[in-house]
Amino acid sequence: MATPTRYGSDLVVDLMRAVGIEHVALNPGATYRGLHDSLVNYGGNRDPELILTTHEEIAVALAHGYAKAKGRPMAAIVHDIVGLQHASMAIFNAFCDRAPVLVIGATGPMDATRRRPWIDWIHTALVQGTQVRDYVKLDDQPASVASIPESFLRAWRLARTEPQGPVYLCLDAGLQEQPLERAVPVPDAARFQPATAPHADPRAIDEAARLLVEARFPLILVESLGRSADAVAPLCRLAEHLGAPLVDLSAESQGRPSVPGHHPLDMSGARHEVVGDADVVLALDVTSFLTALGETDRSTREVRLLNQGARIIAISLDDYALRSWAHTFQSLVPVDLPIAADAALALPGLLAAVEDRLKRDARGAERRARADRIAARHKTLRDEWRATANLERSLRPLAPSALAAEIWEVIKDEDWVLGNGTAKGWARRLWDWQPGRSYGGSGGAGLGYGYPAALGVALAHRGSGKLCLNLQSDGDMLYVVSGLYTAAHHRLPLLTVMFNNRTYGNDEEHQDAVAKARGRPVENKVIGIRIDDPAPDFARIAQGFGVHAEGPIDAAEAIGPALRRAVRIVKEEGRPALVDVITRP
Ligand SMILES: Cc1ncc(C[n+]2csc(CCOP(=O)(O)OP(=O)(O)O)c2C)c(N)n1
Repeated sequence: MATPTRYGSDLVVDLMRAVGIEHVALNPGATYRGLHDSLVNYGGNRDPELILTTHEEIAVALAHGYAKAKGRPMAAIVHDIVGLQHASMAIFNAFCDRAPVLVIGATGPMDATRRRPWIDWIHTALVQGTQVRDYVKLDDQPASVASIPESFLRAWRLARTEPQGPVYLCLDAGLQEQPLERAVPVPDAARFQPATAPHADPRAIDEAARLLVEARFPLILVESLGRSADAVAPLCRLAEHLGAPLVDLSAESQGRPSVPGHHPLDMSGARHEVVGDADVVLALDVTSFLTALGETDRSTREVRLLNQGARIIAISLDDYALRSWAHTFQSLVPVDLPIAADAALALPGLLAAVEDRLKRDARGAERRARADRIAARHKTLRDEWRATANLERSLRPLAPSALAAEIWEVIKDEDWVLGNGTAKGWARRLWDWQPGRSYGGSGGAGLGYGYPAALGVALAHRGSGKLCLNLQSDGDMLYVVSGLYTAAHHRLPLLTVMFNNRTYGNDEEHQDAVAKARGRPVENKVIGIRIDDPAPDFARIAQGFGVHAEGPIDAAEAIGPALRRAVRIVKEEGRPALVDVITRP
């Protein structure tokens, strides 16, 4: 029997299998019809399995959330110029968040003699990757089938090399559809693993330990250290040895959480109280120093520094992640001991060096007294937060604090993970906040991230028994509301709780500040901002997509029962659910 003909795009499926890609999120398009056929009819829609999305932004954001939860990338396939333009916002978020996503696109055919009139011409670019080049680690467009493995493996490898990030691989439509005269060998993927991450210079680590041990008041700042789950334990031990407060900026800057909320040295909720006292600051995976060291006036944009004299030790890979286009590198601050290294990898060595020096140090009592003072303040903060949530329970519409408290009552005995959202910071304040259970924000502050990213997290954890949650604001949801179709169609077990304040709340605050500063009517702050006339009915919208949904709910007493019904749907039926709760603007 004759061997069936193989095509260029079949090779791409072989490569995806070779590196272990389990899922591919896509929105269809004729420039990759060859690859689409290969995934379905050559690959059998298994390893990778297709995840249908209704917008390219959803496909990439879903892959972004998945990569963070799974610790390895999936792929997102987007149609040529137009699909890539829709995807670009989500690619930017993944870039800022240093999340590895393999974005596969298509173009052409580059051979003009093979193009269909009109459509193939308007959807072909020279070079298509330039659309996103400033915020991917690599873009490439192989010019022959034989060169596809090299392009693919380089992209795959680079996406996962620290500092990680999205890559874009553009596959010429003509190459995808080219019948192969002979088989193209698939290299051994095990030999194209990412390089190990950079370790810190031992002399610099020793100097850091000296500065920290000799400090009068050391402070530990973290922003995205939670990229590595292994960092949490040594981080806490280091703070305990030094009697140093821990400040996690992730909630403010959308980094990756790494400080447990119940840790007695956690002062993330009262940063301004400890930052000013510090004489030595250890910054681990921190980019936005001024978020920590300054206070910004919303109306004037002025930044007032809380501390100008502290010596700063910074351990991060930021210098390797630098790009010129968007100023994601943040304000240039003076750093006394900059260490280019993976902060999580550097921590055990730093901890050992500090432990060693502390053996010869006589200021243990001073450190313990400081730790006791911080722990006492930490406890009063937590008591105050609980009291606030109790007090606000009677408000109508509901306060985010009260809604976060209601959700906690329902999930506290579950093995939960948080795919998106912070409940305006209240989840961290009121829940038993374990950094490993949450994956941070979009990184790039581009809206349209939350729902699809949480779907990616739910996909990554599907079948694990974990309850995946999404604390979803309404404005962000409306960019990608058709993600509900993907949730229902693929039965992604995600429980979404809408924090529906029927407004673009952040902007309302800005218009409020501007009006006040200019002496103009503050009541006009809602114009062009409120989403309440008519108010979208998210439960009906979700039901229309086939998702179990309840709401709108505006009474605290009704939340618990609705959430319990939703949890049952998610856990027992493995289907998505949404509970729409009206919250205060
Ligand atoms: C793509 C995109 N468009 C616009 C903005 C500007 N923006 C920042 S926050 C915000 C409001 C978000 O509203 P919502 O998601 O409902 O959250 P809320 O502030 O009400 O809690 C807007 C419009 C943005 N960050 N990204």
